[in-house]
Amino acid sequence: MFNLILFGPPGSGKGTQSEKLIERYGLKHLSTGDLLRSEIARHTALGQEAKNVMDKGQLVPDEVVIGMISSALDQNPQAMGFLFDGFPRTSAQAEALDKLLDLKKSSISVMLALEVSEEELVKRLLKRGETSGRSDDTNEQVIRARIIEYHNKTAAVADYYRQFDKVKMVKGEGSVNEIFQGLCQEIDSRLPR
Ligand code: B4P
Repeated sequence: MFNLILFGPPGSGKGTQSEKLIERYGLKHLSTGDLLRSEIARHTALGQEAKNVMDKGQLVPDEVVIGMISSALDQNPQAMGFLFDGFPRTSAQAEALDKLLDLKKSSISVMLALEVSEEELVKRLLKRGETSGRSDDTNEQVIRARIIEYHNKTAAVADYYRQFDKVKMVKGEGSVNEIFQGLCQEIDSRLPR
């Protein structure tokens, strides 16, 4: 199994690149952001709780997202590998993911971390907010809160994987295709032959 974490701050292009990567490599895409937005759209109790947190630019509680990922892993026993997008976002989530994969006799192959400047992140998210209908993209204060949350809680996740030598930084600015080529190069050099 080839399990990839696509990592980076909000708006770094994780969702954009994931769509292209799953098509090329046949991995199962697991985006906690998408799973949460689907709960919100279905007006579930979990969705309501998540919306309150997401609208403030904060992270949803670990137990909620870990539970979602655990069921998604169980629901896809035939997957050739997983692309984790937007997860793990805290060290507790990273440790939980390692345990869940260990139970399946698997592990993370690599974390590819997209590097994008803060001003570019804000610009992209405000632009998406004009059309996406996402309430967390329309307000600059909320976007900046998400970036602060990233520095406070999420950036350390890369250090967690660094101790196992599993992190590779990838340039996240430029055209979508240029960035995609950079990611593919890293994946191709690590795929089992
Ligand atoms: P997510 O849904 O994960 O999304 P994101 O961080 O906003 O953005 P992403 O990096 O995927 O950006 P995208 O490709 O779309 O998180 C949303 C919220 O959910 C979080 O704030 C949190 O509250 C909650 N949540 C999710 N997972 C969680 C977890 N594990 N634990 C706790 N809470 C969690 O790109 C953004 C924009 O940039 C797009 O408009 C795109 O078109 C544009 N773009 C992309 N690449 C570009 C390029 N090369 N040049 C120009 N524009 C580009």
